[in-house]
Amino acid sequence: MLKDYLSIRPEIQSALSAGKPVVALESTILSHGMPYPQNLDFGRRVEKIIRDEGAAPATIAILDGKLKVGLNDAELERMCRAEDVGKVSRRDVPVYLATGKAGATTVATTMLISELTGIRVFATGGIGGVHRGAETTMDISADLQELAHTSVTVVSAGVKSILDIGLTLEYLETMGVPVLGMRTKDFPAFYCRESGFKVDYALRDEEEAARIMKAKWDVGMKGGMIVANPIPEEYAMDSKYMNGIIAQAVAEAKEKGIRGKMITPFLLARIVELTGGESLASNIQLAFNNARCASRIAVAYSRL
Ligand code: PSU
Ligand code: MN
Repeated sequence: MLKDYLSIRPEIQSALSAGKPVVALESTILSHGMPYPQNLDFGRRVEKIIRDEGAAPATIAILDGKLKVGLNDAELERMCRAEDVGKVSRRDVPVYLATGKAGATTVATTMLISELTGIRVFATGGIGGVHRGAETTMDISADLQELAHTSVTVVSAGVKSILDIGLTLEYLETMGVPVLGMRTKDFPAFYCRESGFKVDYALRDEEEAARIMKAKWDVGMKGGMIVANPIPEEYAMDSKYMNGIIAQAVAEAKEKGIRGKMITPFLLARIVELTGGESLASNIQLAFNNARCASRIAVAYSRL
């Protein structure tokens, strides 16, 4: 039974029961997306941002055979130290539950667990997508399938150009996933406010995002939505410079034969090194910005 596997923190359970806003956060961004101890400081501060906006933060992970919704400080620290913490996408969930291994949840699994719990809004940095060269590797993140089927709104700063952004957007169109720009028509490229691609619709504000979610789910359409929220101007990086760095990191990954689930963590770590840490500061700020946006959407949705 589901309840044998689900462990929800009391603070979050009572918010959900009362129809109050809750925002989910993933743990792969902590365990495999940022170095220690910056990830721990980030993990604590992002929760505070959500609380300050009037929502309850629920960082999600798989620990001790349970789907954990909301972590205490010791659990957060464990995820950030990331010793013996795997990266858990949809296919890995049953293995981690049955064996008790510690797992950091990706966008796909965080959505899955959010839906099981009743959480409708989730803030992250960037989602996975169609990798460059996917026409031969078939490397397409399970995040995209999850967005097609699981009814959770994901606030992200677009996708990194470690992916093929054009193909990622085509795939999302095929899967029927709305891609909405927060106050912009430009689909953002994570560190940069523009990718050269456009979104389907520009949202006027967070309240409009909430009304679109309600309309979609009211008529019985399953599946998620992407709110693409560009990095704040003051933290955005030069796109020529970043594209050069990313091209170098992608070439190194290819040379080293890195494939499958370790490719994204490898590229993220390399990009931080190659930019001398500058990309990490931007990554942290864009994720804070997404948490703020997601909280406002969750608050608006709870009032509808
Ligand atoms: N992109 C980022 N930072 C991340 C990830 C992606 O800029 O931390 C993580 C997310 O957890 C995402 C996952 O769900 O990588 C995608 O991995 P894969 O491509 O193996 O599905
Ligand atoms: Mn992959």
